[in-house]
Formats: sequence, structure tokens, C-alpha cells
Amino acid sequence: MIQQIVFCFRNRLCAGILFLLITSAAFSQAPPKPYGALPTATQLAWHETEMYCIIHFGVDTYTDKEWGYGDEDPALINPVDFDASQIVGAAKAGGFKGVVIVAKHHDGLCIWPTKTTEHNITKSPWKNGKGDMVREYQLACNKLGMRMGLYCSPWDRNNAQYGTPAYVKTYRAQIKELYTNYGPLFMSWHDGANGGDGYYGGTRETRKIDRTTYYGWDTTWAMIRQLQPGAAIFGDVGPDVRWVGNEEGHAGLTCWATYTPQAPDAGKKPANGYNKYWEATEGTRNGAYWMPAECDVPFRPGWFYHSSQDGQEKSPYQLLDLYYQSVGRGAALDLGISPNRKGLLDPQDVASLKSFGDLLQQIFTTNLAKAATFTASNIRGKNTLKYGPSRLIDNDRYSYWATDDSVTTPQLVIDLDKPATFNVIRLRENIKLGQRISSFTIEAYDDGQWQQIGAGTSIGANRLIRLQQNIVTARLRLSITGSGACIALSDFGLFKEPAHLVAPLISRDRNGLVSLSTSSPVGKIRYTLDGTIPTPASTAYNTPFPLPDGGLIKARSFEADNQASEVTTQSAGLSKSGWHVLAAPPIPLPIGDRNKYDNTIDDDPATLFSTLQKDTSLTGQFPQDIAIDMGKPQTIKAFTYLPRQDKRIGGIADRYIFYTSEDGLTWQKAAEGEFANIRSNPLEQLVPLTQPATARYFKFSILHVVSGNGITIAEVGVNVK
Ligand code: FUL
Repeated sequence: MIQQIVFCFRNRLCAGILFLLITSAAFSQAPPKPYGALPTATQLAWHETEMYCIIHFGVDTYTDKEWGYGDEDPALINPVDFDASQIVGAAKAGGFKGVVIVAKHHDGLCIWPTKTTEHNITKSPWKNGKGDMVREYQLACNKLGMRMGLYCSPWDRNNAQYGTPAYVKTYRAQIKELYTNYGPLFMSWHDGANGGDGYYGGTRETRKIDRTTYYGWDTTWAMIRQLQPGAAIFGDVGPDVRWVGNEEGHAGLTCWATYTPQAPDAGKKPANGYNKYWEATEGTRNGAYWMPAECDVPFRPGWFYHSSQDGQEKSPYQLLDLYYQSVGRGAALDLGISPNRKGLLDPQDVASLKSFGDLLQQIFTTNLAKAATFTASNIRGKNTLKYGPSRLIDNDRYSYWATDDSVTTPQLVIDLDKPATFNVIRLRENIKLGQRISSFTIEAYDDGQWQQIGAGTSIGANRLIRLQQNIVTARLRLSITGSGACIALSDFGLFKEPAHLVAPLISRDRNGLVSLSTSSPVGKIRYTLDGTIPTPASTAYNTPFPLPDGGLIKARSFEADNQASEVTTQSAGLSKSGWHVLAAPPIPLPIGDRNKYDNTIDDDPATLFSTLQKDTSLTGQFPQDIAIDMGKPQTIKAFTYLPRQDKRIGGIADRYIFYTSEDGLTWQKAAEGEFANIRSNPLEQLVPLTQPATARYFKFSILHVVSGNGITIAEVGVNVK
């Protein structure tokens, strides 16, 4: 052979032919041209991180609030048992690969010994003012092999200069201090909340800023890129990672990593009072920027620790649902964990994280397609070694099966060595070459024919298809039904999620009757009303039971004594039977059933009372009050407000006063305050009273709304326990 080539080279013509042959072969094997917007090296590393936790701890932990006003005394902070390794270790056991530390929240208190403000951790009794929480987290991350990110809130309700250029300088000095002294950082996290009222050095006023210009983000980002080039910058609209548009932890079923923002703020379009949340939730096919979504969600209802939320951490299977809906859609999951006043994660939180981590391992360790034979309808340049489908199972996110330039809808038949039982399918693209594939179907060969078992749009960095039922087959077919260019698929996986007992659903009607049910049959449902976890010895559920005064219901399904489901927890207020609305603002535009006064007290979260005016040029007059007659005197310990649950933000209250009255004529103020973060996280709000109040009537006075020219209420309620 060598002799032949040497001989051939003697002949110039022959050499020319050989050259042509070699170059054309090389050309047909050249990698596909990148398609559309592409990720940077930092974004690629962020995609690989997939799951991280964000840690909130500060004055709010001690004042029981979600947003501090800025006037809190740093002396409040004294986490006597603070153990960064316990917290970071719990995240690691949950399968999370990094943590983002909230170094300063909106209250302005810095939990590192900063030189930029007096309002910092050195003024707390913790470690006699010598402590540095950010450093301790950094050491724990290094020890445990976890990545570290930082959140330093741009909105600062403590700083006297907030709103002026001087504060922006201080903010940049804080970033500089943090990003120089701690790291390396994988994330630079910037929340979008801003403006509004605050302490501001004692002035206690409202300060409005233009969030698009005030902070001068371009300058700050340039500084961040220089100090921490490995940090992906997260903000409502990127630049590296976008907010998904909700704080519920899920991306759209279709979710593009590319994005062309249309709304002025990601995920929001305040102009018409609606939360146009689908924009950031889904991204944009062929969008101008590579700006994948982060799905943030608190582990418990709030971002900060509140003892009233003990036992309300998400269960392992709830976390798994969120995993499929975020990581499984090419986005990342950012779970908010919150150390308690002692500086530790609650043991139940730790246990749930660990079980979730174990569950992920159990599901995703064995790829049942590992030993499969793949037959592709096309392989780029027929180069099986480089672009063949065996690249799909080599655990390398960037090696890939590619097709010739002209082939955008190829098929792949997967023959398993023996029939397998699975219920999860994983697909990934080599995103270094962009997000190319737009749609696909998956079929299983059953009973002599192909049956479709899954289909979808968007794959990107990771796509998990969780099937409703187990599939048992030895043969599958993947069809790419649409792609912007020839494909570059990097992964094909089949996994089996274990069967588990479904946890009960709890519901209570307006008369206070509690029903427990499950979506599929179980042996027995058992429940407790004293806050303890149901055991095989707890009361068995047979028929709906009355709970007129409300309380904490915990329910669990059992198959056998040693086989139990997760626990479902629900807290219920005083039953609203016999209540009626005494007085309420006029409803401008009754729209069918939507605007009945009674919707506020029907115990149905889906119905709504609204005074929003259709003509958005009209401004609303506030306060707007709604007064309720409970029919008889009650000893009120707390009020509750459930904002609208339909993903819209118009009319949601964020400043309020609750009044009580014995006769419905003279009113006493019982509580006044702010519903912090309600726009992004519209959960039921609990307003505990410092002293229980006995009254037959109460009034909910809405002083301010997050958006719109009227108020909206899904429910108001009272807790007597
Ligand atoms: C939001 C903040 O307003 C919340 O308090 C919380 O920190 C969340 C992670 O980001 O923008």
C-alpha cells in the first residue's frame, strides 16, 4: 500500500487526484456549522451545573418577614449554632452542585464585614462581631466541592443615598469587595425587586428609580466579567441567564434557551396589568441571544425561615416534579433554602433534600439504553466513528450524532438487547452548536406496530420526557420532525422512576368539612390534627370530617405498615360558614360570576373579586376596603389574604391594614404592614396579631396594589388557632 502511494506520488497527476479525494472526505466530515445564538464557555458550565440552592438568612429570619424595611438592628442576628457545612452539605446530599449566598438582601444588611457600610454583621453579637458568614460558606464550598455564587441586592432600603449616583458607587464597591475576596464564583445573581419605600437612613420615604438606567448595569457587568469571568450573570433579562418569570420553579413545556425579550421586564408586562409570564417561561425559537432560564422556587413557602412554615418544606417527590419541569426542560433549578435562627437547616428540610438526592441517583444512574444498537437513517459523511449514534451513550455532552447538512428530519431506531421497562426518556443536543432541533416524536414497537409514546418541541441542553405509564419494549424509534439545520444530538437515555404510593389530597369546603382523597387507590389514608406525622396508628380516614375552627391537617397514604407515602400538609383557617360581606367598594364592571363579593369568602381559590377598571387610563382610588361579618364573635389570632391565583398581577395588594369591630360601626386597627415579594410569589399571606382580638366584624383595607387601578382578592380569612 505504502509502496503504491509512494509510486503514485511519483506521478504528479495521481498526487493531485489523491489530494482531491482526501480534502473532499475531510470536507464531508467537517462539523456542522453552528446554528443561531450560541452559549459562552461560562454559560456551558452553568448548564452543566443544572441545580443549585440559594440561601436566604438575615434580619428577616429574626423579624419573621420576607423583606426587611432597612431599619432593623444588626444586633438581632445571632445564629449561635451557625454551621455552613451543615447547610451546604444538605444541598450537596440533595444532588445540588452549587449554592448562591444572599450576602445582602433588600434590607441592606451585609453578612460579611464590609467596609462600604456600617450596616453589617460586625455590629451583631454573633462571634462578638468578628464573624464573616460569606467566608464560612466559601470554606464549606471548598471543603465539599460545591460551586459558589453571590447575590448582593441592588435595592437597599437601609442606604441613605439610595436613588442617587452615590449609592450606585457604593453598590459597585460592594460587588468589588465580594468578587475580589470570595470565590471563584459560578454565578452573579441580581434580583429584580427595586424602588419603593424604605428606611433610607431614617428618612422613611418612597424612592422611585428607573430600573433600566439607574444602576448602570453595563459598567457593573463589565467589572464582574473582569473579576469573575466564570460567573454567569443572572438578572430578570440576563445577560447570561434569564428569570423564568415565576417563583414556582418551572419552565414552559417548550423552553428555548434562546430569547428575544419583548416585554420591558422579563416575565412581566405591567402596562396592561397582566403578568406576561409565558414570554420568559418559553423563551424564543431562534431568539437573538443565548439566555437560558433559571427556575427559582423557595423550598418552604417563603424565601426566609419562618417557624410557622415548619413542616411545609417540599417533599422529595414535589422536588422531583420541579426537577422534571426545570432541568428536564433545559433550564436550571434554583431552590431557596433558609437556615433558622440558630443558623442551621431544619432537620426535616435536611431529610427531604437527602431523599430527593437519593431518588435522583436511583432514577438516573442506570441508562437502560446503554447496550442498545442504534440504526440511524443518516450519518454525517458516513463517518460512523465521529458522528455515529454510538456517541449518544458515551456520557459526553458534546460528542454527538450528526447528519449531513441536507438532512434535518432523520430517524433513529433503537434496538435494546432485551425488553426494558422505563418511564423517562432523556434527550440532549450538543448546544455548543446551538439549539437546532425544533420538534420530535418517540415511538415504541408494540404488538407489531409503532405506537407514539412521546413528542415535544425544544430539546437544548437537556430534555426529560416523563411518561404517564411504564413502557415495556425492546425497540424504539426517535423521529426528528423539525430542525433549523442538520442535527447534533448528544444523548439518548431511558430510565425507570420507581413506583410510589401517591400522597393524599386535602380539601375543605366552606362549611369546614375536610375531605381526603388520592388520584389512584391506596390501602388506607391516615391523618393527624396535632402537627405530628401520621403513622400506622393514626386515625384512619373513612368519611369527610368537620374542622370548623381550622388547624393543621397532615395526611398520608399507607399500603402496609412499612409502606407509606409522603405527607401532605394543609393549614386551614376558621370556616366561613355563616359569613357575609358587610360592605365593599363598588364593582365597576361585573363580568359574570367573576366579580361577586362572595368570591372573597367562598373558600374557592379560583374565584375572584375585582374592582379593576377596564379603562386603564383611569387611576384607582385607595384605600379600598372590604368588611366582613362573621356572624358571631371570634377570637382572631391571625388574618389571611390569598391573592389571585391566575398568574395575573393586577389588583394584588402589597400594603394593608386589618381592622376589627364588635358592632360593624366602630373599628380598631389590628395590624398594618406590607405583603413583601407578593408580586413574584403570590402565596397566601399570614398576618399574625401581636394580641388576639375578639370581634364579630373585620375589615381588610388595601392601601396599595402591585399593579392596576383596583383591587383583587381570591380569599380573605381568619385563624383562631
Ligand atoms: C426576589 C426577592 O425580592 C425575594 O425576596 C427573593 O430574594 C427572591 C430570590 O428574589 O426578587
